[in-house]
Amino acid sequence: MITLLPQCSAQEASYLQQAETLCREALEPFLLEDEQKEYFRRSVFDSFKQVGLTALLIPKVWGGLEQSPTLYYRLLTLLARYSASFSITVGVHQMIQAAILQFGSDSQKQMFLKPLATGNALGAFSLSESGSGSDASALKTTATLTPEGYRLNGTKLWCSNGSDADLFLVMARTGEAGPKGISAFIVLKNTPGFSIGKKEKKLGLKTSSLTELIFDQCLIPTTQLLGREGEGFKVALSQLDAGRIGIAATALGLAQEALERVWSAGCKEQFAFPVGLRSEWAAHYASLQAAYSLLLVAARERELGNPITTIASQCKLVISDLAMRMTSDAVETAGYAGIQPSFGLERLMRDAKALQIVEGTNQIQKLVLSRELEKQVQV
Ligand code: COS
Repeated sequence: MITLLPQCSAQEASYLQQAETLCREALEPFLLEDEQKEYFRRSVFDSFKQVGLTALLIPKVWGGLEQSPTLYYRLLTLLARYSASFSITVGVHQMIQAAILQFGSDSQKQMFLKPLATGNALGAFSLSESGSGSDASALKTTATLTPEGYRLNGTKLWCSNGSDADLFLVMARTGEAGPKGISAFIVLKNTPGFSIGKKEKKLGLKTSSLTELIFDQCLIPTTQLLGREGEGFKVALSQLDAGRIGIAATALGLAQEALERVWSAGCKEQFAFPVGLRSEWAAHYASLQAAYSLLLVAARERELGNPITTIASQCKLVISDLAMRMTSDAVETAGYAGIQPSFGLERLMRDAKALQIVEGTNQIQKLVLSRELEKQVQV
């Protein structure tokens, strides 16, 4: 396996070793079949939950392993080498836990964070709507306060983990137009008036579901408002910041896998691997190390509790673009083998393309970074 520096500690290595064994036993044998059927194998998630790997970052008191963001992002990189879809499922699940940990009351943590941390419930995140993907603060789903609770009405789109989740973090409008009129709600799967709509077909990340959520006079108790009324946009975007580092970690796994597969298959002469191409892949090796270093800086900033909006956007942009280049080069380097699903390279490329889009397109990351530059460099 390619070594990227710095290497992890012995304790981190033992968690990663455990995860790798589960990936080999529970995930790898079914990859092709599940990909073709676009099927999420819950038993894989269950095997990770049994050893606590679905709640690495959560304090022990709430059922987690209380480990560092660095280890968490390394885990996502490792998972992505087997399945970027599974890495996304674990990443989204973690986002919901982090939101409840940061914004929830103790009773919300007891009721909702614990089942997520133990893996007995799977989480999903829902911000986007048909008219508000990138322009997230324009969302139209309403949550109207009544004496019984909040009545939710509207349709959300592109909810990751939608078909499979038990608990949803849903952003809806409780007030004025724009970001300040949005609130965050915890919604349980079987709530009357709430249903899962169409499951989308997509280019990549095929075993992680993406669905509509439909709310029709759905009553949510006021105890399931997360944070204060009007704080929902902040709840969503702060979790997206951490999530974007997770996308970068996932992309890094795809890039690393592409390099290893091309190099070893080329050397075993499974396809022609001219010397000229070797130097191109050697250059990718250097880029991979640079990307890993950037990821570790972002993880460290999160660990220190520093603002991460900028570093998260930098990470997501640079590393998912690198993954796209490397996986696309891998397909081309392998020739006809590259475009055969059984060879495994074309899936990496399709997943890398999806990573340039999810959790804020890379064009949105450029917007975030140009706003930051405007703040920092006064003309
Ligand atoms: N963390 C916490 N709060 C944030 C934030 C962040 N990363 N980014 C913005 N906010 C806050 C701002 O501080 C502001 O509040 P105050 O006025 O109190 O300071 C408020 O949110 C509105 O910010 P802003 O004016 O920048 O919002 P915009 O509507 O211009 O939106 C972008 C900014 C485009 C960056 C945002 O809509 C975005 O990230 N879109 C992509 C959405 C996305 O990633 N979707 C993926 C799918 S999730 S299903």
